[in-house]
Amino acid sequence: MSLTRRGLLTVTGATGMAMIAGCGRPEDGPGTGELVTSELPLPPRFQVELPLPPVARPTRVSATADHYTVTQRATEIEIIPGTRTGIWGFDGVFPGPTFRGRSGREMVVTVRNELPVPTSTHLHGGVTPAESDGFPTDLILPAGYSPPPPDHHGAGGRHHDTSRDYRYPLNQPAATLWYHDHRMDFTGPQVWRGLAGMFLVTDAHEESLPLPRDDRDLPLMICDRAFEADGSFRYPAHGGAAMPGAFGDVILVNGAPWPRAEVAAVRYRLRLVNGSNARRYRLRLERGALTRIGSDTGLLAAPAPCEDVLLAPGERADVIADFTGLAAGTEVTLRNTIGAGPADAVMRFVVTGPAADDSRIPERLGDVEVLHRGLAVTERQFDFRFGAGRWQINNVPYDPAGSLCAPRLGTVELWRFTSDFHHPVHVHMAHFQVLSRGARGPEPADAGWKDTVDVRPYETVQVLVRFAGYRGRYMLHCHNLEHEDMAMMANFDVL
Ligand SMILES: [Cu+2]
Repeated sequence: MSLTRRGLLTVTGATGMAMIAGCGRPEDGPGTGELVTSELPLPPRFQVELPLPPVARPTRVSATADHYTVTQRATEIEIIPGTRTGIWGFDGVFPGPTFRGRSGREMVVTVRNELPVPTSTHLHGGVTPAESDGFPTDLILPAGYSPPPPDHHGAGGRHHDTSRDYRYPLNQPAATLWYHDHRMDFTGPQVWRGLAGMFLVTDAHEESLPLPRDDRDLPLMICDRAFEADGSFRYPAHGGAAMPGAFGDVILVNGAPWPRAEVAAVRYRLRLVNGSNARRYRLRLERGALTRIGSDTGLLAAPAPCEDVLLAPGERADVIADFTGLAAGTEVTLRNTIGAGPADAVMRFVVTGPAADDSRIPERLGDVEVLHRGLAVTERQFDFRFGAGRWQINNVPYDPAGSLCAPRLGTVELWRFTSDFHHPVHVHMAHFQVLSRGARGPEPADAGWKDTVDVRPYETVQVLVRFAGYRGRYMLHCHNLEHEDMAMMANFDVL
């Protein structure tokens, strides 16, 4: 099945990709993908109230770890007002429950699979032991499935069961992470159906900062979807229009279409997560100031005021939105300046009026070590390119049993990413800093420690990767989920 899908890109598909990826400046545009158009009339924008996902509660707290259980279930929810949408959700909600972890405190999450398909859960941005990293073939089988006899479980230690304990040591600083399905060949459709949620890590240093908190600290997972006439999700058939990437024509925030949120005329912290399969966003507030305070995997050294925030699939941005001084009733739309038609906006804030605000943005947010090129013990190139009828890395399709390189634990390497189209490149476990983008230095969106970088058509991005954490088999891949599902992934072994 997967081989058939991987061989199917047509000339028409390639032309469509080129049209989307090739106009204007290379960083412009929503990325590599084709629009999936909804069959139902699009709902009016800015009507639905912004929902906040439930916060996961531990089922058991031991001396050494907090234990959680979450069940992947099929259910029906209302996304487009007046219709029902069948989803696959962690605990039957979309996005899934928000996990709140603490740096240095182990979290054990038992994931039970009551869906009709196998799953694998990846904590994106997590510094996680390999056996808990959500390797695409480390499957959790559907609960109705009868496993083969024990000697069929394989000698490789990749055991299959209907539930799995993921162990997250969280030996990493405060950051906005997220989790999502990572099943081999089916990540795109399974995330589209709802298997994703947010995962916030905090630490004592972050808590000591006077940043906005509690109901002024908003996790916002942004993604796009399309809908059938009956309200169900519309996703392209395998081998069809999804090949360059699937764009929806409805923008969801926390699962609601173009929602609105009432805010006081004060500062808010927005945890922006691009959970889309393929769509990039350039986010801009119509009024009020935006200040970037955090990257994918932690706080920046210092706050950086910004006009807008570019987010490729998988990337996060931690920003402060300042509505101070805006009159009651002011509407502030969060625009997407590279989105066409209904995708040109994401959500709307409506100012209720003044309120007390004891938050501020400190001049220093933390100590962030800056990696230098001289630290790199070796250089490697990873070429993200379409060839032989599929998306692949270094001209080879993904092989779960293979490995492209073997960096040593504790070292830093220079990795050079090159590309033909838009490819958001994600490295598991090992975090990195962007050294250069083409002939230029890093851009604002490249600042700080990262796990995902937006690589644009015919661009070379150099990053310094530090292999801190654990030995074992990990992967890097394109986070355009349709590219990922077609073989644009590779393993590396940390020795
Ligand atoms: Cu890609």
